[in-house]
Amino acid sequence: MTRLTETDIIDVVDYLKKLDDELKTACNASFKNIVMRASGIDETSFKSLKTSVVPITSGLGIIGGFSHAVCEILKYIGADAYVCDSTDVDGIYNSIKEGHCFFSADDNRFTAYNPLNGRISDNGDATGRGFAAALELAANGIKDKTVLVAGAGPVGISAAKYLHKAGAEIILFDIDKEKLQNSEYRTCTSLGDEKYSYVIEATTSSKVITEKNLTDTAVVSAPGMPLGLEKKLAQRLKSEGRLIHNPLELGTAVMYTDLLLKQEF
Ligand code: PYL
Repeated sequence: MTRLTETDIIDVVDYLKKLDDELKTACNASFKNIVMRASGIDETSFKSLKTSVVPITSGLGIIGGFSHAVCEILKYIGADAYVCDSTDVDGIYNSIKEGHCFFSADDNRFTAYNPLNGRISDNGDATGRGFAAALELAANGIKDKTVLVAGAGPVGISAAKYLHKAGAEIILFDIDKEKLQNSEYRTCTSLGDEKYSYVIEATTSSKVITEKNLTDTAVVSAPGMPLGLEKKLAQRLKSEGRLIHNPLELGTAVMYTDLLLKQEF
């Protein structure tokens, strides 16, 4: 998992408004509708819950602006969110004592928990579903369509699972063949000459997808950090409303709607 930097998450409120407009163009759906679709809920089950974001100081420590950015993303979709004024286990303890949901991230795991129903959500899994739902909407339905999923890590696998369930044919690509072992999908360790119209780019490399991998109408939904497309290609796709990419927003918001799902216990 790539560790975000402060520049990835500055001016998050302005960024969210721009992102919402981009998603309405690319997916014909708002940010919040994509998020709810990824969790499988609708407006009738949406609730504004008290939600704390707990800064975690372990390992490489606090990322400046990270807790604030998570809080603003949650408020943007309607959660009653705040940054906890205590950190680490003390912050988690105070959140649970108040009966509040809480979000916390160390160097290896970003998770959300709802003490009212026991629901838990992991950022990698939620991010994969968020970008998959966006691609499904951008494609006007993904049934019987072929999707290249680049990156067989937690995000790519989660996206592949969502899209396969929605009827897509998955081609799972990773340079590490160990990650492809026992996969239920068609797999490859190199991209070859095939051109794809639908792509999930979920790698940590910066140049995975090039022009030669894409058809003229291709849509790329890219949770990967850094973005795995050549700069010029990314700029062209974005200007034509065929690139979905954001460093933290979609995955964090899906983590929240995951917490609203029915009783876990
Ligand atoms: C959750 C993000 C998405 C991509 N990479 C992940 C990352 O940067 N993880 C590290 C998060 C550290 C947060 C720090 C804090 O400010 O609470 N412990």
